Amino acid sequence: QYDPHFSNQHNVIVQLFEWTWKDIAEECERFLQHHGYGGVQISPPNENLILTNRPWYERYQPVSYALKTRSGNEENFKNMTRRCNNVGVRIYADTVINHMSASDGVGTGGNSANNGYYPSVPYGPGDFHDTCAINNYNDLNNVRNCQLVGLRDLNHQKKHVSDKIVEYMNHLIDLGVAGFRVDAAKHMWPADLKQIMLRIKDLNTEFGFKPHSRPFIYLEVIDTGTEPTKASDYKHIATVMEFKFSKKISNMFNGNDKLTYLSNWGTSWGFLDSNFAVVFVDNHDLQREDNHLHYKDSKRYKMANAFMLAHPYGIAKVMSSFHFNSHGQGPPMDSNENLLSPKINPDNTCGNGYVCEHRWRQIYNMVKFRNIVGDAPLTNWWSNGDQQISFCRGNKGFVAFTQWLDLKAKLQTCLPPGQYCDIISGDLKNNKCTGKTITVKKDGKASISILSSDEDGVIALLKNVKV
Ligand code: ARE
Ligand code: CA
Repeated sequence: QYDPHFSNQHNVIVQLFEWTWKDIAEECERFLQHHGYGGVQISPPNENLILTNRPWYERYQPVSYALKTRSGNEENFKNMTRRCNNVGVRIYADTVINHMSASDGVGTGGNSANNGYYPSVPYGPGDFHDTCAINNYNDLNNVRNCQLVGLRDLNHQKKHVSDKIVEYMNHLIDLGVAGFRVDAAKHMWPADLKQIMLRIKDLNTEFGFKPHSRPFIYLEVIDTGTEPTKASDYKHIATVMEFKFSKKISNMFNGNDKLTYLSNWGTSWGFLDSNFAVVFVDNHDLQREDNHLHYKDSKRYKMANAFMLAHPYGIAKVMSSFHFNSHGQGPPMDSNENLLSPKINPDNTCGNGYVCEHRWRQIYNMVKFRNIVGDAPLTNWWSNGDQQISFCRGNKGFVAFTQWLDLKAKLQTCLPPGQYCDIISGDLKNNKCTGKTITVKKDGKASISILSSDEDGVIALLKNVKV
């Protein structure tokens, strides 16, 4: 449950938030495979309650485990897993198994939720906990046995409930997923969760997975260090999403902390061991929180992502959003409430309301960086004691960052001598660099200049990206 099953020279998960299965299949083929992305986190694939104005969060209100949503049906789903796996890109499904919908109504597959009855699963009132509300995060019983924002809370002690969840997850494995994000795992008892995860079957070898491969699982357990819920209480079950990482990196690149402190980034900051942690700058919840770094503050956001991707810590995940102005605003849709496809512009960016951060050069080139440096150690840490840092990844890659002020310094790059093309400000096209060209001297040193007026506050060099 700890191996993401990335294919060779692929790495990093991209969350394609509210995309259709058909668009994801196309994105795997036309973009993700070529830019080294290892996998896609998809929106919950099971039937959800239809809410007025179709906010994005209706997808976190299950009505059944039928694969019928605005993203597509089972046929579309299978087509996506086949096409993505064929080009070496994995699919991880967001699974909502802590609860069902909050209220009654009709789902995206035409099934109903009525008074605690979900006939198409089937679940009945006896399959749920009491109707108490989660209102005290200092009380684990309240957090795990009561309702999160009114959502009917499943009782995983009931064999019928865990049977249905295992059946649902096994169905997704049959259809070719490589693993799961487990939503609201913090609100489930570790022992219950462990039982369910142990019962899930191995990955389907028809999709190219080796025999006896366990699904990759990452649990959404929000532990920022202030509550009795501990991420470490879940790491014996599977990988955990490290929210301390997101909180600290956002704070750092928002300018509230000094880059020099990043010298011991990792477990010294209270994070889980690197191989137990899925890390990200933001996700669909965090980007809607006040003061959390996200695409709208693009220069800082790109720096935070570049640091995450350049640094060896964790299994990295990149967010890919749609534009929003208010918390609940739904994804791009037409007048019949069908999801729109992203429009792909000639410069690789997206239109039709999609932000596609994963298609920003500064981000996809750092995914490439992460693939090329592999497990090379972080070496030659340098800082000016304040807001400027640089480091090497073995002799394969080099990065430098500055926040607030110009950086002009002769720095050790650890790369062989030559003329390098900065992959942040440009690309190599026909042997010409469209961005900054940087000369590495015989001693491995280079004059690095990043001005505060530059588009980006970072420079990245890779051993094989030479003019
Ligand atoms: C919506 C409405 C509610 C309404 C409810 C029922 O917004 O007002 O009561 O429907 O009608 C998402 C949205 C919710 C939405 C829900 C269902 O974010 O707004 O409710 O879908 O449609 C906690 C949990 C964590 C959870 C976050 C959001 O611990 O698991 O809250 N994150 C996941 C998903 C969400 C999703 C759900 C869970 C539910 O990523 O997108 O909700 O499936 C501290 C605590 C955290 C706490 C956090 C926020 O940091 O430590 O534990 O996270 O505050 O409260
Ligand atoms: Ca619960």
